[in-house]
Amino acid sequence: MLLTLRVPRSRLCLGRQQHRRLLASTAPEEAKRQTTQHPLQLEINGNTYPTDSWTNVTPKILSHLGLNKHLQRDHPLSIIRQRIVNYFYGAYRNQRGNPLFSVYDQLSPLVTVQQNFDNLLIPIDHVSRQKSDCYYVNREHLLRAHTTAHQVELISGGLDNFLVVGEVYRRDEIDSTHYPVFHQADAVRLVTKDKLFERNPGLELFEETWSGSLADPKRILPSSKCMDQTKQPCHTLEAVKLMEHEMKHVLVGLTKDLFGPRIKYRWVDTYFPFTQPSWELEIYFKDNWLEVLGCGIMRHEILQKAGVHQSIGYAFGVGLERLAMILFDIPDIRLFWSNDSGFLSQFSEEDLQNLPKYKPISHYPQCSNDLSFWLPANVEIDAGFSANDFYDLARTIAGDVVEQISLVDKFKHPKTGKTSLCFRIVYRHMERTLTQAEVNEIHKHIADASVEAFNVQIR
Ligand code: FA5
Ligand code: MG
Repeated sequence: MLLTLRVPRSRLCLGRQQHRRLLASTAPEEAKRQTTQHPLQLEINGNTYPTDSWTNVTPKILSHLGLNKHLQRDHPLSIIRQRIVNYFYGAYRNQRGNPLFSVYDQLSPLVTVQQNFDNLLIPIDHVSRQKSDCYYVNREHLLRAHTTAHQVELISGGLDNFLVVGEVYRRDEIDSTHYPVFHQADAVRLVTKDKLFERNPGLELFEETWSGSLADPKRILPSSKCMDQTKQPCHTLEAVKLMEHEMKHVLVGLTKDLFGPRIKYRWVDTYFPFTQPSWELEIYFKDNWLEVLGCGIMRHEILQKAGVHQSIGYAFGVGLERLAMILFDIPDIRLFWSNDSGFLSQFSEEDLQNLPKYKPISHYPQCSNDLSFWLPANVEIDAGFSANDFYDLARTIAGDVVEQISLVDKFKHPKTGKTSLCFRIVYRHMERTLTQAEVNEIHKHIADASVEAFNVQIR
């Protein structure tokens, strides 16, 4: 889902090393090899994974593993993580006054298809599983596309109140609010009947008429069967309403804790395969409604699969960059990856309550070039050619000087039947003005590499 943040764009100074990294453009043959060819196996975190026809992780993407920006001292993402964790520590305490929630912020982002999708009842044909949307290591393994991927393993391990924080990987378009790696925090809270109905003993979590067994969890229901916003068939309305009330109360509390008590918000009905009913929370910011989190009542099949039969749960997931961009007034998502002290020194976790506004250091102009080509005969967009493959190729070659790429034109030749695509690439350097000659050279590298990688014909 896209976010349109209308904020002024601005730049800051990067260190010399980063400067060099930004400018170093990869030669076309090397970029092609990195995006379309893979070694027979990949070494990741000390483990070896055989590659196959699903492999589409690039060295550039893999270089984000272990950077842990959400744990880096004084980093804005680390500050947001601590604000969320502290809020949950305060909102839920046990009888001894200790925090109820435990936090998992160092789980490996390399997960199985089962963890990321199957365990969460995501249908086999769901768009989010596509190769063009995820970074697959091979057919069985991928870089998690959401922190929700860890739900079942943690619940199976006996946890009932927990937060997971970490980076997630999605193939996406490139602009100032989208980067293929971003951070999420997910939470799960499970309660038993005794706890939920403390003040109303006699009420039940499950419908009397419900047999206790759900459809075979391996048989994932089509999404149309899970769209009823009232409740899942197994739950009583009382249980769902009380849980919904508690969840919304806590999440509005978190939102007000972050954005202040006067923030305007609204709940929007939505669909997630793993929750029902489901909502998104939007806040009103700079004349726009912005989605900040997704949440809902957990599908009971997931709890059953994890060995929990007598509880009801809520879950939510929130994007850290989105919160940080608003709270610190950070205009470009790429800045979160900067190692420059001019950026990092602006933030401090000494005072988590008073967040400073980011001060841009300077502005540099954009430079935009179009690239048009014919696809090979019988190849079409999403049938033999994926725009995301092109975005990855361009990023591999040009690095972070590519600010945005969009498909601006597409047509089919009436006689040859060939498809023509035109991509607009916007270049902008974080530190200085790019010359047109420099941009032309990088642009030419991208064109050459596209011919190599996709067998296209430049127009
Ligand atoms: C999810 O990822 C669900 N796993 C969330 C969830 C968890 C729902 C548990 C229910 C229960 P979604 O794709 O909408 O949903 O992403 C969740 C949040 O991550 C969004 O609300 C947004 O804050 C953030 N987010 C999503 N895509 C991006 C992106 N491309 N860039 C930055 N932030 C993003
Ligand atoms: Mg969403």
